[in-house]
Amino acid sequence: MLTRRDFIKLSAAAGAALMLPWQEALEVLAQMPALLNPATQPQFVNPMPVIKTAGLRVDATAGGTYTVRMAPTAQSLGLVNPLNGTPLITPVWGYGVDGHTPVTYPGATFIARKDIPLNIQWINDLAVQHHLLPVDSTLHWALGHLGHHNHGMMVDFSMFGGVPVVPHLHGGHTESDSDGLPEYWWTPGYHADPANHLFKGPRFVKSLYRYDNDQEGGTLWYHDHALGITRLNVYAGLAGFYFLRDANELALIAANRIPSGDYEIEIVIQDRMFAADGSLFYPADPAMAIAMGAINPPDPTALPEFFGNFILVNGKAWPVLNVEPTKYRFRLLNGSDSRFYNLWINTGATDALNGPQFIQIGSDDGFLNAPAPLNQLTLGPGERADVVVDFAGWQGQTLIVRNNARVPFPRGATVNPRLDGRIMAFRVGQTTSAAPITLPATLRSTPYTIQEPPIRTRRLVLFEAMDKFGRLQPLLGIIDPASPFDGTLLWDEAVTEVPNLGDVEIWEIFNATVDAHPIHLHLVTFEVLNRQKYTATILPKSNIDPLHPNDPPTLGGRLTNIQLKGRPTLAAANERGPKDTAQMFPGEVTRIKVRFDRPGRYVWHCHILSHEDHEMMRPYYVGIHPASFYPQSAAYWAEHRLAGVSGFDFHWLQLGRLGSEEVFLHGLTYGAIMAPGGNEWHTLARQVIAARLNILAGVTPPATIQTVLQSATAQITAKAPNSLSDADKAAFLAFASTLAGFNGA
Ligand SMILES: [Cu+2]
Repeated sequence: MLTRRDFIKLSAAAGAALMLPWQEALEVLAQMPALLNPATQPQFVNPMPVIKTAGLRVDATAGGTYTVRMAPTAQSLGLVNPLNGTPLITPVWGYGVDGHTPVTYPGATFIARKDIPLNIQWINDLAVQHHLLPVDSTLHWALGHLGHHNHGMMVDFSMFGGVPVVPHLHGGHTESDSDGLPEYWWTPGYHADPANHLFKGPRFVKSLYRYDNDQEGGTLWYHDHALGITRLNVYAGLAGFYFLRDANELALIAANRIPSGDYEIEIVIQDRMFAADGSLFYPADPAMAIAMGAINPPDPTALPEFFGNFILVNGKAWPVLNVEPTKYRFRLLNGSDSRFYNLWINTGATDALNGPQFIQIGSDDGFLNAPAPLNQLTLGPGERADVVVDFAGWQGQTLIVRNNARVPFPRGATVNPRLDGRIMAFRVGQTTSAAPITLPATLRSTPYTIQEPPIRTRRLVLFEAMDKFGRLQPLLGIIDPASPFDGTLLWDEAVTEVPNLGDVEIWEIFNATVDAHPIHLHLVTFEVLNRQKYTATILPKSNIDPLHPNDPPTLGGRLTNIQLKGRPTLAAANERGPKDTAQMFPGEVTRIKVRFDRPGRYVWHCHILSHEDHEMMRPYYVGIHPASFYPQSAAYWAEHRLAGVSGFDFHWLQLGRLGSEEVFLHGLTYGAIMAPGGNEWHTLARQVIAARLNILAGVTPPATIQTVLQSATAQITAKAPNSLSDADKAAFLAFASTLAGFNGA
């Protein structure tokens, strides 16, 4: 398949080989001011924080409303000053549940019950002037919507009241308005004065979120998802678990068939870097981007990936957990930016696979059909594994959780077996009071599978493009030669995945990059069907950001001449449960089967946070979006009418199902893009849309819309037969009359 080197040749840009870009960047980093050296830090000394023991579980099984605050705090992450051994304290951001838990990183674990809804009033208390980490304001990011692109400067958040955030419940079958989508963020001050609060995302609806919990039990988690700064907000500490329990799980617990109580422990693994004083460090120096092939990167700059040289477990560096010689259930989460983990347990002296196995019992969002014994367990960012480990027979021993996943995975640099090759330790005691447990042979009454035949199969692509600064820009896209959108697509380009409510689809996702990507769909769980090798020809494509049409394009691509190779490999045993995030390997197509069973706007994206922040993320819609066409106030559009036109929401391009205003406007724009000589159409579409927005804002002189509509009608009549169906054309013309009537002309 395509390598980064091939891509550079293809796009005719000059540049060095980029096979191990992170290593090259690290050489630059080594020249920079001293960071905390992980080799000076204690390992397996700090006790692993146990969230239940620490009183940080919130029993929300009765439902109700909780208030969760996002705020700064400071904690010991287990770091010490290497000169004198005194503890270092790290400023972090965390979640706290009013009346239940303080603000902590990681946040409290919610325990919820299937079919008992939960409301959370989220409060943004991050009223700080500066982020804990350098913000690249040239990305498509939250405050960029407000025109805030202060290239080369430290972002001053005080002028916005603080940092934009929006919490997402990962794995939740959640209504769109409560899903915590990237453009639904808000800054501090909203709660005190919602009527006058200006600084909220263009799609913000509310901050009191409802979680229906109408799905089977699973290992959900919540984390920040604000547009273009998700990686930084999560890195600062905004993540926590959300266990949803159902009758099947409670019955297994009651019958003592799976470990529970103090023998069920949540574990989140994250990598970090630190400055010498113990504060969080996140590399963003343009020299690093240049080492990785960028030409004129901003300062600070986003980088293609992040790999930290410290491993934190539940917010503590290389901790140790005392366990009894019995079975434990660990709810594992990879909460890292870019790092995959390939985990095994051993006695530490060698790399041998000589420790207890992982017996995986659950995937992201529910139980597997049957326990899957694994010598090694690979977890991509965002993935969870519900595993049982049996420490019987290991009395008195210290066992190490090891990792050898390359960075980037799976073809990058090897890890250091003494540093990022180690995660944590288990110190096994001599006795246990736990009753013995025999795991059941089957964990579910029926295997997890989606029975219905698919309505359609989509072909999608993961691609390494190059942005206007010459930086690697991973993108999603479609493979559909009949579509004008074929190939890579930026976040704000036309929405191309619009299943009807209830549709079952197969998504064939072709990875045309050199790295594995953990691809996540909001709202749904899916069945991983299989993976297959393929080859293809890559053609160049220019992607223009509709919000910044005059900027240099992103150099993307299109896949053609796809040849499948060999036989498909079925999903692994430990993927045969409900998944919401799946590993997709280079040179392979990964097939998933999904039922879209809730209407509204959602997203799908790579869960490498550095990728999703750089637009490896796309909106999708189920059915007709239930919100009104213009969810904003007239005052908003009056203020943003020009930006509103160029930033027009292209999901309405999906040609119509109803003879409505939406169909007219998106159909017109669709025509603008379809038609030869599209610029003329595009201009026309923008004029019509601008006129409509201005009517809503109460600012348009009647003559303007009338003139535009007469022109539109004439041109549609002249050109539509070449690009549009008769029905679409009729819908346009019918609506043109309506719109003219609306104007009273
Ligand atoms: Cu990715």
